[in-house]
Amino acid sequence: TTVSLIGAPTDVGASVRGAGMGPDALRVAGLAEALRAHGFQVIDRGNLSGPPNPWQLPVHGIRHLPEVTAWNRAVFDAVATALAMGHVPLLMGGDHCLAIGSISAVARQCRQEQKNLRVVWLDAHTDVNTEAISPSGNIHGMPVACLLGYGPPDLVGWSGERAALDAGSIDFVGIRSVDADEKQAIRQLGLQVFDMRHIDEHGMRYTMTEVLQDVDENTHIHVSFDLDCLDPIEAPGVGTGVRGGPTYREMQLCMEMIADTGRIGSIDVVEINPALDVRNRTAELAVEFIRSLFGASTLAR
Ligand code: DIR
Ligand code: MN
Ligand code: MN
Ligand code: MN
Repeated sequence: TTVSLIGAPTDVGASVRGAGMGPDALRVAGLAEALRAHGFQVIDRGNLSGPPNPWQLPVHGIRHLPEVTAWNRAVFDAVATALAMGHVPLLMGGDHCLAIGSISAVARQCRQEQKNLRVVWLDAHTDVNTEAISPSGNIHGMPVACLLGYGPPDLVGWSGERAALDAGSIDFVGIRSVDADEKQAIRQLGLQVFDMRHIDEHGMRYTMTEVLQDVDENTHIHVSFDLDCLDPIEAPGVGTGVRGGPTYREMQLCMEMIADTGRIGSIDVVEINPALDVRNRTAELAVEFIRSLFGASTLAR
């Protein structure tokens, strides 16, 4: 397997500045070396380019739509290119708005190859706001809605279908912050949300058996990993941390269980904010989890 690292150094979709430094934080934390040590070929494609963050107020409920669109176009093309070469694209964000381009490209490729796409959304938030209901206007709170076909026309339909995903093909893990109208959207869409209470009551092991239950040999798993999924005690370098997240051990088990399927096909690693971090701890943590996602374990290899 060859892993293509794609850097997208921007925070245009976020309300807190700094996530644009995420790609270099991951490089400094040794992401490429860790994957190589585990036997993978790794190609670092460097960083994509795009417009600077104009730092403006929302327009019709949404902030920085042209800039978010431009960055996502670049991400879409880079991820599509990596997939066409048979590589596993690993998008180094950047904020979570970039999942629109990334997952749209993955969905298009999966349709071409007639693969069954499953998205695992690891996050404190469900990111299913639209410009009509978002309290912030920040597009990093909207990528799931866009991928399901709801959002500004500029950000919808990139996969070739109106919806890149249907509600049944995405599962959320670690959720503990959902905006008022977002709750209604989740119910209406019938999204499967494994919130922190579910994990508290049933454990990460049982939760992940539920998430992964219909994975088969024809499945492509995409993991969209927002580092604010973790408890901020573990991962302080994020812009919108929420206490009460999964512990280090719980997240390791989550990654190991995904790895055990052997079906990981693409990854987003987003929302690392080095400006708020403590000695690059959050990027280093991300590297540890990505190693596990690729099959590193205590007793194997
Ligand atoms: C909030 C925050 N729900 C919003 N979302 C974040 O602005 O829509 N997602 N931080 O990761
Ligand atoms: Mn997110
Ligand atoms: Mn989040
Ligand atoms: Mn499910």
